[in-house]
Amino acid sequence: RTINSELDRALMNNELTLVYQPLVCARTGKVMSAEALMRWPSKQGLAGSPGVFIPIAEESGLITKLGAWALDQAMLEIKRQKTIPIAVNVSPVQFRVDGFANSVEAALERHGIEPALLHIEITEGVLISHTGEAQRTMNRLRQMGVQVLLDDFGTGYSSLSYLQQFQFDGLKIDRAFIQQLDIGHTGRELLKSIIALGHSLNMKVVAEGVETEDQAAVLQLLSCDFLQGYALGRPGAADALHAMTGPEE
Ligand code: G
Ligand code: G
Ligand code: MN
Ligand code: NA
Repeated sequence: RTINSELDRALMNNELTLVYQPLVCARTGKVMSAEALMRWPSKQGLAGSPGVFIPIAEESGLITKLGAWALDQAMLEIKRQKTIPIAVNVSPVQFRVDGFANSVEAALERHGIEPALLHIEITEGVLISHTGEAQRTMNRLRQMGVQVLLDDFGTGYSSLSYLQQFQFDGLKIDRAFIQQLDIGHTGRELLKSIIALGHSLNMKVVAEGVETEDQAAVLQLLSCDFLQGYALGRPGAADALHAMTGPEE
């Protein structure tokens, strides 16, 4: 409860920020898009990390407001740089609110942004139980031209069954699988299979949490499309992203 009211106040006082982490083409190393990640710099300790405060905000419902703020901020940034798409994480709670797709459409129009420059990342938590509703929202977003990516793939209970029911534009393989690469043969075979699965279902495949050059090299050999992780670039200020995507490259 305390965290929620502090968070609400932080939002009003402009104390929250978004940082951006690049996703690069596995073949060329070129920055292709970026993921927006929320930060609460003025909050010390664990509670200041989104892994902690997002679930709290989801429970209280404050996430709807936070999520709308994040979408709006990301759109301002898209409008400012107009070069690469920016991906925003959308919580299941926010995704399921009636009229979510309409609110995204209205925001895109208000900002005058091409829908193709917005990506939305959802986890399979979005899809659990409210299947029909989620399907309609996803279809609306994709018809508008907004890409929808399945985040944290492989860690949930029924990742595969969701691939049967929903068409995603992309698959983000959870970093747990990328870490397994260092351990041996099985990890590599598993990744190879996941990447082939994604491609066979017409999805782009992203590897998350790529921390070493060796991992990046293996993923490129396995035909992974995009790489994201500390080895390619840490989440940082919008200006740092600009520098990476500028025409001077
Ligand atoms: O950036 P970091 O690794 O600390 O993020 C921790 C978790 O918080 C991740 O699961 C990430 O998806 C989530 N997260 C970060 N920013 C946002 C956001 O703007 N909205 C939502 N719903 N989740 C976010
Ligand atoms: O759940 P989601 O995939 O949206 O979470 C992304 C989170 O992963 C962000 O909080 C980001 O800070 C974190 N992250 C990004 N790159 C790396 C990495 O290379 N290693 C690790 N351990 N975490 C990463
Ligand atoms: Mn994500
Ligand atoms: Na993820």
